[in-house]
Amino acid sequence: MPQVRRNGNNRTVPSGKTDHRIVSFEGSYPRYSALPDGSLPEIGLLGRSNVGKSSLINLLAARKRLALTSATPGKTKTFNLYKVDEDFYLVDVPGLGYARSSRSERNRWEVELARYIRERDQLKAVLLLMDSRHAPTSGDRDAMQFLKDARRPTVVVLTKCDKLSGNGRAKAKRAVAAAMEEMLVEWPVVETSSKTGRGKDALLEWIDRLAAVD
Ligand SMILES: Nc1nc2c(ncn2[C@@H]2O[C@H](COP(=O)(O)OP(=O)(O)O)[C@@H](O)[C@H]2O)c(=O)[nH]1
Ligand SMILES: [Mg+2]
Repeated sequence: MPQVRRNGNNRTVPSGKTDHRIVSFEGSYPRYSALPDGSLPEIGLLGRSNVGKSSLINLLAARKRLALTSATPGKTKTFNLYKVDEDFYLVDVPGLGYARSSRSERNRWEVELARYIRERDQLKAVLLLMDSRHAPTSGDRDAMQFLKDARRPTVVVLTKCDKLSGNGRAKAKRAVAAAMEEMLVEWPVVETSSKTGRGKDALLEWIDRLAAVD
C-alpha cells in the first residue's frame, strides 16, 4: 500500500505523490499475447476515439504532449503502455466503433480488447472515459456491461468538463448515475478537463488506491 496522509480537508491523499509524475512511453502492442510479462500493476483507459484518452495521459504526466493527441485515429489498434514512475502502467486501450477501421480490423481488435479486460492479471482497474457533453452512448453502455461482467473495478471519467457550465456538469453526472443505476453498478465518477486540470488530483488518488490492491 502507498503511504497516505490526511490533508487539510481531511481527505486521504497519497503521500507526496500527487504531482510531478514521471510518465514514459513503454511501447505499443497490437496483440494481447505480445504484452510484456512484467509484474507492475496496470490501469486501463477505455473509451472511444476522440473522447480524450491521450489528453488525459498528458494531464496526469508532469511532461506535456507525451501521448500524441490526434483527431485522426490510426487504422491499427494497439495497447499503448505508459509507465508512471516505477509504480504502474497506464494502458491506453482504444475503443470500438471507429468509422475508419475496416470490419476485419474491428473484429480483430474486439477479440484482443475483450481478452485484455477479461484475462489480464496485472489489470487492477479501468478508467472508463465518457464525453461529459453527451449522455452515455450505446457504446458506453456496452463497455459498462462488459466491465461489470468482467468484475473489473471501474472509475467513470467524464472528459471535457471545461466545455460545460455547472448546470451542464450536474446534468452529465445525473445521466451517468441513471445509467449506473440501471446496470446495478456503483462506480466513482470523476469530472475532468485536460484543459484546466480539473479532476487531476482526484483521479490520481483513485489510481494510486486501485493500483495498490492485490
Ligand atoms: N476542451 C477540451 N478538449 C479536449 C479535452 N480532452 C481532449 N480534448 C480534445 O479532444 C480531441 C481528442 O482528444 P484525444 O486525447 O486525442 O482523444 P483520444 O482519441 O481518446 O486519445 C483533441 O482535439 C483534444 O484536444 C478536454 O478536457 N477539454
Ligand atoms: Mg489517443
